[in-house]
Amino acid sequence: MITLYGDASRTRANRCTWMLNELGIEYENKPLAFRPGQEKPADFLALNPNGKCPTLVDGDLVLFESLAINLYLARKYGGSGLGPRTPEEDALMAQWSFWVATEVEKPLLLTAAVRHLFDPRLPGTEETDITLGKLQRPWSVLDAHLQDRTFMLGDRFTVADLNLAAVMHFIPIADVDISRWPSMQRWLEACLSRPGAVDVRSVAFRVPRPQSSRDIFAMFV
Ligand SMILES: N[C@@H](CCC(=O)N[C@@H](CS)C(=O)NCC(=O)O)C(=O)O
Repeated sequence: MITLYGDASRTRANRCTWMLNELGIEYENKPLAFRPGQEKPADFLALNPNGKCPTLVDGDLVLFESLAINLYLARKYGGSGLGPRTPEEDALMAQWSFWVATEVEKPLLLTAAVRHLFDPRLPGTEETDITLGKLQRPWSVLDAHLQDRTFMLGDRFTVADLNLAAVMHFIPIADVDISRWPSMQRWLEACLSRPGAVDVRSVAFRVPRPQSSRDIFAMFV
């Protein structure tokens, strides 16, 4: 039996519950979420010394990193639908997963924090001028890639789409206008409207707005 640690309403475990929903396999969820500075249970730290969610246990295998967990689940349980059919597809799934984690995740998360998660919300700030500026290039790359494809690898929805869209789900939540990138917009709407994506369609918590840009910066590095 697979066990997934992480509360899907508050943590990146939502990326993995989406994958598990798509696969339709049974699993146990331990809905952990930690407040800053909170001590973590020793038995959880023994599994994942980073002390972060999600963490997945499947038999003797313990895995951290949400996107790596999804790549594993797709390879092992995804058959030729969600998972790779060839080593080349496998490589492209890894490429796009690393790409979204390194080129998109931080600036988008900071944008979403400023525009949605922080209480009080501020409509436009110096921080979002910078973060939205950083997102122009990767989003133009993604939009161009999707101009002649329904999904990242062609006609079928795979873990590459799931990993990208599971990071980019903050776009509608933060009300970011992406109409400049119509192919990316069409693709993101198609991914996020899948029934399995239920946990990434909303964010049910807010955090107090940090006092200064310096404090915001400290949260994200
Ligand atoms: N890159 C990791 C990030 C994991 C992560 O930062 N998880 C947060 C919840 S979304 C966490 O558990 N934070 C607790 C902490 O930082 O102490 C992944 O994608 O799995």
